[in-house]
Amino acid sequence: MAAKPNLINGEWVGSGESIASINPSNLGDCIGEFALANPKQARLAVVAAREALPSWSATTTQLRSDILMKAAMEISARRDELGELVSREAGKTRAEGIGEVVRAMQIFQFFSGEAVRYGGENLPSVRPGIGVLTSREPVGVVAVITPWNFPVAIAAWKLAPALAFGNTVVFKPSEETPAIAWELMRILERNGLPPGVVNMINAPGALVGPALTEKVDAISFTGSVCTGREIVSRAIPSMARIQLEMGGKNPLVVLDDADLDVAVECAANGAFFSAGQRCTASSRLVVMSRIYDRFVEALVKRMRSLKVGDALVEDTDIGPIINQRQLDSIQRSIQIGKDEGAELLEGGDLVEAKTPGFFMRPTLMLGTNSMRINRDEIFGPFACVICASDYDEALAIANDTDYGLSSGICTRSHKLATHFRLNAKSGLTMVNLPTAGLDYHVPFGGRNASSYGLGEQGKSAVEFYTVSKTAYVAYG
Ligand code: UN1
Repeated sequence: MAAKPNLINGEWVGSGESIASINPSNLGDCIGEFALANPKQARLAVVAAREALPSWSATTTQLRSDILMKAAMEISARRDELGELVSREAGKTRAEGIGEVVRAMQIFQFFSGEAVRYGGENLPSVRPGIGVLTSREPVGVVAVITPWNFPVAIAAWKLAPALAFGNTVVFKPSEETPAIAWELMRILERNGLPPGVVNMINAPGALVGPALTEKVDAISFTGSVCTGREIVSRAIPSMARIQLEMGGKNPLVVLDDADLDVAVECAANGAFFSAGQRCTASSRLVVMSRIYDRFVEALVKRMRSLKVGDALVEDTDIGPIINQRQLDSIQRSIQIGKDEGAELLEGGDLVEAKTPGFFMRPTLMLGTNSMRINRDEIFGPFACVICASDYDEALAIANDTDYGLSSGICTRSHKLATHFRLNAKSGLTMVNLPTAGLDYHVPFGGRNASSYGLGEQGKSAVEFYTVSKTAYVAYG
């Protein structure tokens, strides 16, 4: 099958080599071959974005708004087909795949509106006869680097604001999910995006990373802490603006007065849905001793009800792990946990399905917060229960982490929920809700090793994708 090309300066360009996109639910199913971009092509993509910048940034906000809205409408019309592609390529269940496509559509709609709403302020100067006007201009050429776990939603929440506010883009999707990225490019092209405004290159970061970080004005990245660190060190000499969204080790605190059903559902959803492959997943369940036995029993029962298998099969709850490397890494973490003295309460084993794929059962361990399984992000259907004797101890455990993306509490106490909301050291805090699952119109970002630079989405997006100007004007 012919490899699907990269998009550079409005042209679909091939290369000698290609990468295959394989369905993690069925390794015999190849979704397509995709041309592997080389560093020279990555540099050409940056040049194309640079050349397209003056005319794109000078377009009317109405034109940008219209293109984003038309893209949203096409995504909406094709939601089932694109949702199925997300399931097939990223291993999400069909419902999760369609849900993600709907979310991408909503993000394009939202930023279609933001394109005509953003602006500045008009203030009197503190000096006589002078006015002060603040305004926003595009930050410039943006490198957008996205992961495989939300292959269309994360691409949408970086691309849509970049375009809405007049920037041009070089887009590097994950090598695991080139097919959905390719569809997104076709949608933008078909709905009127001029050549060079978004360029897409498929290649591993190790190959094109330097080309992508040298001559751009901003970099928006979602992925691992390790790659994030490398991007920071590369971006500092060029002084590019950076926005990094990385891992999490998110706690869900369950107090003794919690509604047990709510707590179990929050834990099951947060820890195991999307096979736990979310940076917002609940991987540390900090449970008060008085509710511990009842909570674990109910959670294990719920885990046993979850059907693991082919993401495209209608009644599947938990799809596969993305690839062998990731599956091995999760299995290694379980072994590390056992070696450290953690108890395996449920799951952990591989699952045989009708098709060959990377299936494993949701896993629950019991351990302490100092264990490595509670320090390092595992990125799989894995959670560890940590016992706490009272609320203060639970809060201290929740905050004892190198990360700081999301956190949650299940309680009926308004007082303790409020205290937790004010004192949890994380960018997101959920009360009686799973730690994962975000709205698209409000800021998203974490602290410490979870995030670096300005946040994403909602009002944060305009901060990142624009630079501000303050003009002083003498009247008369
Ligand atoms: C969600 O919880 O709905 O990569 C989104 C991730 C995050 C997005 C989580 N950046 O998992």
